[in-house]
Amino acid sequence: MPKPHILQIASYPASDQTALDAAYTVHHLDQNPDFGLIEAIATNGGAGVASEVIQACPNLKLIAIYGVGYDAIDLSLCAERNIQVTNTPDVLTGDCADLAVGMMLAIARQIPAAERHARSGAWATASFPLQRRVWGAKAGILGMGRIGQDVATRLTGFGMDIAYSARSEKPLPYKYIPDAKALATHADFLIVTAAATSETHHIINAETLKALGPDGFLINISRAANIDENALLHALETNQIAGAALDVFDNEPQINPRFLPLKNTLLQPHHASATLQTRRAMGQLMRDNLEAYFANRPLITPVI
Ligand code: 8YV
Repeated sequence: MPKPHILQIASYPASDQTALDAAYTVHHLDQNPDFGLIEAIATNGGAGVASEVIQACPNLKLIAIYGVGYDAIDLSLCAERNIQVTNTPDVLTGDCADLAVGMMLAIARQIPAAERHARSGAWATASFPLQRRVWGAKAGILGMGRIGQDVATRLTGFGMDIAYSARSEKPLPYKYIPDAKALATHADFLIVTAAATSETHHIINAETLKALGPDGFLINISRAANIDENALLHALETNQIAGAALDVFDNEPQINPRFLPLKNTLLQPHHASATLQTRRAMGQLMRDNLEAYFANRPLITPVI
């Protein structure tokens, strides 16, 4: 039986690539593909699919994302064209929550700088400066979906006073503060986990950062678009907030060089879901969705 034709946009770990190549004739954008052959696209959360590519594929029926976020795909165009979209929710929730908590601890206790202090020998002549306590502090979680809830569960173990913003109140034992600025006022640690939508675009801006204040930390494991990066850089450069721990950036992987000299900033390479176990599960789920489509079975994790 001839293998179905798919277009691959992202790159995957070797074992996922081998599995895709075994099941499909895999085309790549830089190899001048025959777009008429393409029935499905495999991509990831960051790369998504450019609308011109969707338009160029007349027989496209499925976009399978290796990632939970679908903000890099025009869903209304897909709906119009009757193209289904799948993502990989649930399997990455715990890892994203783990990294958010790790980043919060790392920025508050300055773990990377403390490590350099110990490793460089500086410890022999000076003790490391005192840092900020995390346990018992006030956390504000912006976006209370699966990942936000998993972060909250972890933070209860730190005895934190937890509040959250979301589109609507949820039956959860945490304080609901719908307004982002009010949440920032509450929070010592403002943790952004919200999916990027037109409603959340730059929801963290100069005003929210002012509300977070000079003792407040910002942690972002969602999407850069949720934050006005220029306003954030200005707030960090002028110590209007205590610090920021960021896994996502405008124009990533090219990070704005203004971040580089900032000591009140922890920079991470968009790797919240990047453990061996989770990436394996994400690859499997993406392929299971592709397989379901080509076998005419219901999709496992459809977005639309
Ligand atoms: C991945 C992500 O980094 O799930 C998402 O939306 O951004 C991440 O899990 C990405 O999709 C894989 O490259």
